[in-house]
Amino acid sequence: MADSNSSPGHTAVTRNVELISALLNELDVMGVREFCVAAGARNAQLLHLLLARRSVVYHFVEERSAAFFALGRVMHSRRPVAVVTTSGTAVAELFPAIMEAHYQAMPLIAVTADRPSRYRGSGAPQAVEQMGFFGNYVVRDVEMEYRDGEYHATVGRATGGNGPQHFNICLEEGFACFEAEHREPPPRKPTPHPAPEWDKVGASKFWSAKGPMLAMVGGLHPADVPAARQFLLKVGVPVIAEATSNLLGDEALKSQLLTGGEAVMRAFEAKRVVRLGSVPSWRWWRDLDERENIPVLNISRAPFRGLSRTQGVVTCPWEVLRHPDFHVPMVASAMPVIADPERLEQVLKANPLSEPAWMGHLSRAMGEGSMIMLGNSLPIREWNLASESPPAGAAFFANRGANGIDGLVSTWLGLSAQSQESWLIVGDLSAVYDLGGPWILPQLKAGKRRLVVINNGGGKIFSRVGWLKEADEGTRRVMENPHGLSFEPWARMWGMDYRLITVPDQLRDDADEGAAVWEVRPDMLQTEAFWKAWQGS
Ligand SMILES: Cc1ncc(C[n+]2csc(CCOP(=O)(O)OP(=O)(O)O)c2C)c(N)n1
Repeated sequence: MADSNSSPGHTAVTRNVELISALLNELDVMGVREFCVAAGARNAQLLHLLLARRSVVYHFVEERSAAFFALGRVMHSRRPVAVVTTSGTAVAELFPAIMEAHYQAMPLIAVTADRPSRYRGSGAPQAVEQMGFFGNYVVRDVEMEYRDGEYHATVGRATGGNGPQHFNICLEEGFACFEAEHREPPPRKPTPHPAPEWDKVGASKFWSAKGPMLAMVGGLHPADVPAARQFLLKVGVPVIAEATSNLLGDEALKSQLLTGGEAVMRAFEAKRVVRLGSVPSWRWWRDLDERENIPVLNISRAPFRGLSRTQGVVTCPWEVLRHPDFHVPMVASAMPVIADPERLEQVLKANPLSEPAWMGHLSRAMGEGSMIMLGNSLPIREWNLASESPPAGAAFFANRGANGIDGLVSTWLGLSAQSQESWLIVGDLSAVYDLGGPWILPQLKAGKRRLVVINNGGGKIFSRVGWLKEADEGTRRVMENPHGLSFEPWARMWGMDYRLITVPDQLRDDADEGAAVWEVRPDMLQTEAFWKAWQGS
């Protein structure tokens, strides 16, 4: 576009507005309706135009929380949500959430304001290398700039597929006010549904292999449950489902669902594995890397095979489930005979204040239709093992893309923004990681929010890692970061109620609304006794 001439300041603002409008129109068509912004001078004009368009805007003080919150919104709605930053180090704060979105194949959109490109490499304030910053972790990056009297949109990377995207917009200094504009959102760009492609030879080889088959189900969005259920009923094999699969307690699959976790998987001796949804957390799954004689078929929205080996592993896109050429035979492997089906219940009953037993107590305290996020890996594993049926209509989520313990409070708050009742179960160090997350609470729809910190005084997951058993006391201390922190002052700082919980009766709760930190302190001796009785260590 040719340069129209007037005063230099006016011209700069006009160009900025033109660029920003082009960007916002593109985001509009992509279906972005929510923006999580962290302000700076560089993005002021962008924020003003966003507000003038009456977009949904959440505002944050720091970008890491903003990005994880935005990711939570994407995970809930599966629609693109933008996180908007100023220039400089602000951009880098988005990286962890972008990585997580990459491994979950979620459309988190980073919009970063930049100084004009002529400043690059000059060391001028807040002029850093923003273009291409997220490397392979985005499916598309685009830089928008008005340069030499022309509008340039430079595409750095465009691989296609699902995942995060980055728009870097170079802006001159200058600001102008505009009247609020009433605009109907344009129709969303229809999500392209290209015919799925998959390794047909590999898949049919998998189906023709012999021996008992196990289905493992990792995280599934509640909207994907019907397709998963239909597939599992058709194959008719035993199913080991994580809580985040949203299949636990499923009536239709009752006769196929296995309980008892790792011990049952070991006893079953599967010779073939079909995995649905995200990569499972089970140890048994990880050990499949060493067992190359067991073929694996993955069916997932994210294109990752979840194992380092390629031998005998076929990975199909989720869309195959609806494709007429994806042949699913009935395999009907028999359910394993469990030596002592009551044993887990007995061990839990004998240790009612152990960490795993708390998962059962908590699940009974949750209301119907709750949104439940399981934070880091220990609560996820304990929940998988020890919680009973989830509350009716519950929807489970977790950040199991890159398995970070960062941004969990913020992701949960993003997930919960529209929920009536929502719960986060998170470890103490993971909670410490995201102390600024609750900033956003006053901007959310009122609802019942329970942030449950399982405070076992440090990173206790490390004592559950088999190959770390030999670690000496000194190494263990540095890894676990033992502490005696209380989460009460944190709750108070953000205006949340606080409850210290040491016995299940304290989980009684009549409140329908409000946010509260519930600090659960499990009994360490009972936790040890539980694991000793259940697993022998
Ligand atoms: C960003 C990030 N840093 C470090 C780790 C390594 N890590 C995994 S679990 C863990 C400790 C978690 O402790 P806590 O939240 O208290 O949970 P617990 O182990 O007690 O369940 C750490 C540091 C990680 N996964 N992500």
